[in-house]
Amino acid sequence: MEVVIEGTVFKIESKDYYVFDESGKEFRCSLKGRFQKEFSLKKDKLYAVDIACVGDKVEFDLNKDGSGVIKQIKPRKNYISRKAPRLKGAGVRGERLEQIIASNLDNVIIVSSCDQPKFNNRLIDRILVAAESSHVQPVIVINKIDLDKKHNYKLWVQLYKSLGYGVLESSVVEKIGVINLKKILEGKTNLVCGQSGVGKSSLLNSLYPVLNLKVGTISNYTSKGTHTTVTSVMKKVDVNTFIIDTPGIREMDPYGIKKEDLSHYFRDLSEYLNECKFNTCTHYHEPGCGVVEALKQGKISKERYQSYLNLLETIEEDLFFS
Ligand SMILES: Nc1nc2c(ncn2[C@@H]2O[C@H](COP(=O)(O)OP(=O)(O)OP(=O)(O)O)[C@@H](O)[C@H]2O)c(=O)[nH]1
Ligand SMILES: [Mg+2]
Ligand SMILES: [Zn+2]
Repeated sequence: MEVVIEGTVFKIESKDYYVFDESGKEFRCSLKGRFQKEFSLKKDKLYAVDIACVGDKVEFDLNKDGSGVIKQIKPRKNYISRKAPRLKGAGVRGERLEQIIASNLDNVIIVSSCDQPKFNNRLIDRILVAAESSHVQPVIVINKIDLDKKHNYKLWVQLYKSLGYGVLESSVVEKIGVINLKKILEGKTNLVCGQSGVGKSSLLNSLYPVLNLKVGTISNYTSKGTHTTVTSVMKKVDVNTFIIDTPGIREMDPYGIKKEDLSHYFRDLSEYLNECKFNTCTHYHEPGCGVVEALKQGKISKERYQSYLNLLETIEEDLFFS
């Protein structure tokens, strides 16, 4: 007789899906063919994407050898995704696939650094859009404050706090702010993401030494393409606390957002939408735009508006598979 077990996918390595059950016991599983989605790119080329991801709740059959076969993926509460990197052989207009980073989340912890690498508010805004559109609570961590003796980062803290986001300032080196992060993570399933080298793994190690994550050196993230963390892995650190450490993100193009909807995911812009003359307004070149007016009056930050424009531009060149 088949034994059916319920569990959560915590790691994916090529075709192997690692799942833990309620008691924490780990199983190596395979995925049935029907969970693969195929996309045709060119006449003769097929690209298949597995549709299970880290965080998925699954049911699997147990084989005699102790491995499993996933037979059901339960509906996701939510998930964070982005456009998969461009594929070789894809057309100029860039057919882009969806890459799901993780599912069933309570928090997206967006880690950035004051310096090394340079503070990157564009990336923060992009991840915020992904979080907002997926209905996952974002929290911003500004790490390496020890490297900003003039406290320039305070302006960013102010900006994001004024938008209603939780913002933490931290330094792993000087042990500042790290405990506050722990309070946010506790009892939740947390996706920790951000650029390579900002200190995601360092922060997590300092809170939960048991994680023993690999920490990079400066050269790791300045030399292109080298990442310390290879794939996303979810780990249980406490009774109900789960952490997903992800490798550094260089590109974050939120997937499947229409240009007329983009402004809904910018809290500061969305306030002014009903003041636009046209309801199809993209808040760029249209006359009678409430957002542009608010910008002129200094009610919207120029930086945030610039992030909006940058995203708008990426969306326009898209072609989606569904
Ligand atoms: N000065 C300073 N350095 C830090 C701080 N936190 C981490 N670092 C250093 O930054 C470098 C990168 O840290 P990691 O924790 O590997 O960064 P990461 O975000 O996990 O990077 P990826 O795994 O590549 O995405 C290491 O050399 C850390 O020692 C901090 O608060 N201040
Ligand atoms: Mg790391
Ligand atoms: Zn407008």
